Amino acid sequence: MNLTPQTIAGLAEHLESAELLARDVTKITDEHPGMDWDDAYAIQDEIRRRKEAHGQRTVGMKAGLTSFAKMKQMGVDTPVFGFLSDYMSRPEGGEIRTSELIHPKVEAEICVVTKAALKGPGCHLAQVMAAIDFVVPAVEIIDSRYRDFKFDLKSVVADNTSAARFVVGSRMRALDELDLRTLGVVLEKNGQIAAMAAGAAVLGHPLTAVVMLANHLGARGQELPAGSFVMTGGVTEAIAVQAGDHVNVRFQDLGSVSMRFV
Ligand code: 0L1
Ligand code: MG
Repeated sequence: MNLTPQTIAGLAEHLESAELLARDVTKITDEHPGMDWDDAYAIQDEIRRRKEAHGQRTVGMKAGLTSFAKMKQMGVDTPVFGFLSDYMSRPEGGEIRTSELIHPKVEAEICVVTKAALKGPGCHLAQVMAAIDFVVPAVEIIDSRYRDFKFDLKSVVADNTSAARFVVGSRMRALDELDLRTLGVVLEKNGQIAAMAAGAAVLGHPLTAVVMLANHLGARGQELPAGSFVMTGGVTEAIAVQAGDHVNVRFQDLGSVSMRFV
């Protein structure tokens, strides 16, 4: 690590304020070019610690930049991981206030809830399959706190991978009732198809994102506990939204997830 605990605490406060006030900031590596991956995740951990100290519960984990379309859109080749807080959740069919966000984008995501703990390193797909309780569809609303999306990957990690809001669908299915690789997803904005893909777009199989998350946590001495909700990452590129937009995502065999931006 290259940053001091004081700098990490200061950057966490800076990025959390940007989120809560919906004010954009310049990427933090401009001021701290030596920031490494451990520093970036330490800043994210400090944001999580601050939220939990304020009574906000951590209710899930997310993998980001896991689809080939998203990696191409961002010009990167490494997934990243973040956390979800209770206040980020919005009901299916509900409203998302854009005044609370900077420049939101939506992503259609295949999600899982686990029934057994997963611990890396060495965690593999079969262990993850055995640990899945059920699969649910969701839409993530990401909102980078960085001005004009000018960021690098470490700055994104520190900014909790742009986590802002998420909407979980109401239809759950057992893993053995689905083929997550061929599961089709159609994202509609204002009644027009904006993007479509199949589950295999996420790292060849969406559960690979859970494998990588378990191994990422394991490398840091942590585990993914039983009962974890995990978003495996957008299957398509992210689609920009604004007030007045209606988004509906159709997931094959998993129903639809919709929301309105106000
Ligand atoms: O959920 C994600 O794919 C993370 C996205 C981070 C970068 C962005 O804001 O687009
Ligand atoms: Mg996402």
